[in-house]
Amino acid sequence: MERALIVGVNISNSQSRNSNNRYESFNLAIREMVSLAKACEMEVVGQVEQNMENANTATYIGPGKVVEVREAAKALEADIVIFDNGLSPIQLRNLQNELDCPVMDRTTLILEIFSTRARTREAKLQVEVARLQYMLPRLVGLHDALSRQGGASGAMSNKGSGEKKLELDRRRLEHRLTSMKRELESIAGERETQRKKRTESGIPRVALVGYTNAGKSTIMNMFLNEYVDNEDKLVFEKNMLFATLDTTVRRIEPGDRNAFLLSDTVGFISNLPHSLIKAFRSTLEEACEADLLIHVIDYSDENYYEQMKVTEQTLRELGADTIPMIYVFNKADLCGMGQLATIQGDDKIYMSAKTKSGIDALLTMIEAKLSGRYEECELLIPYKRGDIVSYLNDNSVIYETDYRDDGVYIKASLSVELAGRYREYIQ
Ligand SMILES: Nc1nc2c(ncn2[C@@H]2O[C@H](COP(=O)(O)OP(=O)(O)OP(=O)(O)O)[C@@H](O)[C@H]2O)c(=O)[nH]1
Ligand SMILES: [Mg+2]
Repeated sequence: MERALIVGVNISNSQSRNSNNRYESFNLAIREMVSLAKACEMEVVGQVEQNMENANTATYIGPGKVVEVREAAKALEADIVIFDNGLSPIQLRNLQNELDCPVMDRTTLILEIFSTRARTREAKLQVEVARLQYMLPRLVGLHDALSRQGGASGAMSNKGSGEKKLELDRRRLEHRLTSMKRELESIAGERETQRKKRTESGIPRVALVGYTNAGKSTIMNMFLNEYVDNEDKLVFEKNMLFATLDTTVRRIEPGDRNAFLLSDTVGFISNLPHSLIKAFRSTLEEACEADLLIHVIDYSDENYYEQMKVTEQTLRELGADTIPMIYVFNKADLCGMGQLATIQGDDKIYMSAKTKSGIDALLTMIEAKLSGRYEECELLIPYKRGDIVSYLNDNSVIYETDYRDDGVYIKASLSVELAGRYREYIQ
């Protein structure tokens, strides 16, 4: 396991006047850095902090601190020094030279975690594109940091030395970037086709969103365990940051209630590298186009409020902040709130996905929020249109079927799209 030394800088210039807030968010950032390092299979052997008014443009931390960090890294036998912020190419190069140790910043760390977690071709490409875009301007002097990465980034290791070699590497990487982007576009096209199919089915779409590790996948599995009898459909849930990177869409048919499509997707984190949000845009589009968002919050985390704000900010960046939302304050079992779900207003619920308390209350809330998306209709369908009858059997909640002389009478709850499509048969 690699030994990591974490360096955090608490900037206190005039732009961050509210010192209380600043201190809290600094602490949150440092705690998160430790979780991120762990998620990257590193052991955190120490922390160095500095309060300063402005970051040093050449080395981020001050010159005296550089010496301190170098000595701490040596004494603690650190394999790598990680900074809590995005370092500029120059800062990275200088620090690498002066610290005598490979250097990484928060963005690179997140990108590394993403690249070890990516499973599907699309996720792998998205991460690789974000990584290359971030790395390209930082190529100079990155030798050590890059050569410690194996696998997919092997082509990035800058084996030779000198500007010529560097220029060659850069051109090769740019070429690779272009071809990866092209492949991504074609995958995005396929995804678009699937999405269109789902829109045509007329089934309302609900998306789980929220901070990483809040319990989104656990809620997805709670529904799947209850209403879908197929273990293969379960999604991966685990106590680690960024367990989920791909979007999974599942159809949930809760007994005699209306069906909906539920999607589980990548979680958010504060200062999520912008390049990653951009790279994951097509995956996140599933959430952007939902009829309803379920914002999952880890209520047992002391920073849950800050995490909510980060999620809301990220949704704003994605243009998904106007979609109706239900707030799920999850992990209530860890907060001594007993086994029962508590409902507040028409959009907040305190529950536990792990103990499955609250599944019914959440369903009722989802149904209420989607109520405008359904219509109760009576249809009379001619016998020659048996295809419509079987389609409705699969895609709506049927209350009554009657085989009459002039056709099949059906009383059912239909999504507004389906009701629109079969308007001519509605009585
Ligand atoms: N005690 C308790 N643990 C929970 C609850 N819900 C989820 N967890 C645990 O929290 C951890 C994270 O759950 P996930 O469902 O993987 O979280 P996620 O939001 O999908 O996380 P990412 O995919 O990383 O964004 C797992 O270890 C779950 O078992 C809950 O209600 N109570
Ligand atoms: Mg997940």
